[in-house]
Amino acid sequence: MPKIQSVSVANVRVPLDNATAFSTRLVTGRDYGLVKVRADDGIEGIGFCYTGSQGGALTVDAVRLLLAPLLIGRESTSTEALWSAMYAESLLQGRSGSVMRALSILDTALWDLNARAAKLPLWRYLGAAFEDSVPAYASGGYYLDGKGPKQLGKEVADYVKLGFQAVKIKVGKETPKGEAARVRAAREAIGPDVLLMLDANNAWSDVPTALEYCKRFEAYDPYWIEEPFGPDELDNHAKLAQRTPITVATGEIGYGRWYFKELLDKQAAEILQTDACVCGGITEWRRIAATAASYGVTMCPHWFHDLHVHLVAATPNARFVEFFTDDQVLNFRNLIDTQLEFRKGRLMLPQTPGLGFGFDEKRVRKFASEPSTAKSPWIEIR
Ligand code: SMN
Ligand code: MG
Repeated sequence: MPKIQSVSVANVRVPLDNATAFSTRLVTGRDYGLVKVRADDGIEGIGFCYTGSQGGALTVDAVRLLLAPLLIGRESTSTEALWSAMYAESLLQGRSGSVMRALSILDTALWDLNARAAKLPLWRYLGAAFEDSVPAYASGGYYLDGKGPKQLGKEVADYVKLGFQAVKIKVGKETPKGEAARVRAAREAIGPDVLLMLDANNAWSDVPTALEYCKRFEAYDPYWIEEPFGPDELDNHAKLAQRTPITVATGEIGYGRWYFKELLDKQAAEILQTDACVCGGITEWRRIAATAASYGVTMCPHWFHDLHVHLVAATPNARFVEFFTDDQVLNFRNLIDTQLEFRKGRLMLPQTPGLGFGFDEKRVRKFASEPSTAKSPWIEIR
């Protein structure tokens, strides 16, 4: 059995071509935490996460100082034992935020390494529930200077032209009336049969305000309303779910299976958007998906289609991968050497071992950010 010989970690910052906004934030660039876990037979697995636009170094430190040392010399196939060891080590440092992202990316890299060692695409290694391709929705509808309902309508109509049967737009930045005009424009542009998802990115802090918006949206038949409140506001999610016919979806900033069990127990969401790069890696994501299945709840994981395509393909109670058609929002694609193919609103499943792509080392060096350096973006632990 191959043993883990080294872990390398890097912090990169990739600027966006154009500043883009959602209800609560303007984004000009994105930080990503990257890891490579190498076994003594030379096989390498990779992991990655989004770390916001400030403080990506915290995730690097959690990898370097806290978690990577626990992996050295251990068998890469011991994903359960290593998950437990890393989780135990996080006890006093925090089981959310940067520490949980660090754990998530190391766990992802272990699964990728093991799938590559087995010479299987990750989705097959995890146990395929789909073959060939999985459904995806086109995600977009961000706020840009000078972009009104008309331009928004054109954007979503273009997604439908590409073959997508489901599209998502942002809501919650403007007044209820202004937002109703955006949702209406999107619905009119895509017609009655394409699913329309709405993402509020924690815009509201009480149920009456959320209802002011949702009541106006109902006429346009949205498929879900995403993250109406902050992730801590479980009761508000549950109350809103009772008072609007729109399905409530949430979970992109949720950590650990206990958080999701509480969401499910409270009937606070019918769709979980658990992100494996955030929640505790592939190991924890699968536990959460299995728990959701026992409540009859569906998984539609949050962005990073390059990873989630594998998890959706291996999960019977998963429905959609979130897909960004270009690099204007999800610019992680600038850091990797192979892009997923999409056809008629579906993502084709990669056929090469593991995740099916690697980091583009030149780009990683170009975008290296402190504590990485352009000379050597990788910090090695062995
Ligand atoms: C989102 C949040 C953070 C990064 C990318 C995208 C957004 C979504 O909330 O769900 O698409
Ligand atoms: Mg979202």
